[in-house]
Amino acid sequence: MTIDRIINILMKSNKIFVTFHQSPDGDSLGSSLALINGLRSINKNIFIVSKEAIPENFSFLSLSNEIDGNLKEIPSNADCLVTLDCGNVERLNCDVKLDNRNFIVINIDHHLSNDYYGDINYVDTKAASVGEIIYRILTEMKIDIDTKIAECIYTSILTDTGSFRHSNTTYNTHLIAGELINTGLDFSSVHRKIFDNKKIEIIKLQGLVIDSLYTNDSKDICIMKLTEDMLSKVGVKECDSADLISIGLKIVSVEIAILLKETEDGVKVSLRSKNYVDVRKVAEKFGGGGHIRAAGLKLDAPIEEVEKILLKELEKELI
Ligand SMILES: [Mn+2]
Repeated sequence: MTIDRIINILMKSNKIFVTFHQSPDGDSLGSSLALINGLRSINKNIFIVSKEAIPENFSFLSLSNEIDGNLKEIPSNADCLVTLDCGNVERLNCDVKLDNRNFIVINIDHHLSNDYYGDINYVDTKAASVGEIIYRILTEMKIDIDTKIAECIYTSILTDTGSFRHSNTTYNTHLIAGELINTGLDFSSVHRKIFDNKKIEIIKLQGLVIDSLYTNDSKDICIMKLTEDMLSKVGVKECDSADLISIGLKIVSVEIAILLKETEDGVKVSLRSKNYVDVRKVAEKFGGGGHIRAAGLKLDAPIEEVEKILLKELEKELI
């Protein structure tokens, strides 16, 4: 079985490195820190490789200080690289070439669009989060899941299931969450640390985005924009897209929400659907990817043009 092969390699490796996708989210951060905390507890040499440092709201996680953006390449003495929550090599948060290397690549993911770029690929599209897969591996290894590890895995689950409300949530997700709570994990505090931590400027920015949002004629698509102008108005440089786009889906008639985010190198587009539209399919048409209900893409064109193109494409999905 794949899981046994993975455990075998982890046990044999002296130097293990872990990386995840760019712009790491709660799942990539939580699952990688769970793995690091777990394997350290059995004295394994395991380290994070990431070009980016951990976002502030996840800094409560154990060993989060090790995601500091300093180690960007896989060292030459690596035995094994574990990639988490990342469907393709181009999206990895490190500089790595997969040809001509001396280490084994273990690709652990739950994206349907995974390229199977590892020597071993554990891609479970039924897992709501990679955190669930890491839970499986650690328990299979008989590693004690303490509250620190539980906090990491709970973070993975919470963020990738939208607090247990997305359709990817399963019986198994709840079962694992129950086991995690059993460790004495203070889950209310995890919720608060992740979600109730906004700066006033971010709430003001949401106000500007809400003010400018609109729906199409049939009121099933909500279009939202985050311009550089809005950012400078409230005095912030960045804002989490997931928080903004979820506002659009709160509208009763809306099936799809689009968020267009102006950046220096084009427009970043986030897509969400409520019940039935496969937004990943649309994102893939433009070189993007993601999940059925949550996907993203990037286009190098003026924001108004991107808006027109996507609206047209998404309306086709609603006929
Ligand atoms: Mn994920």
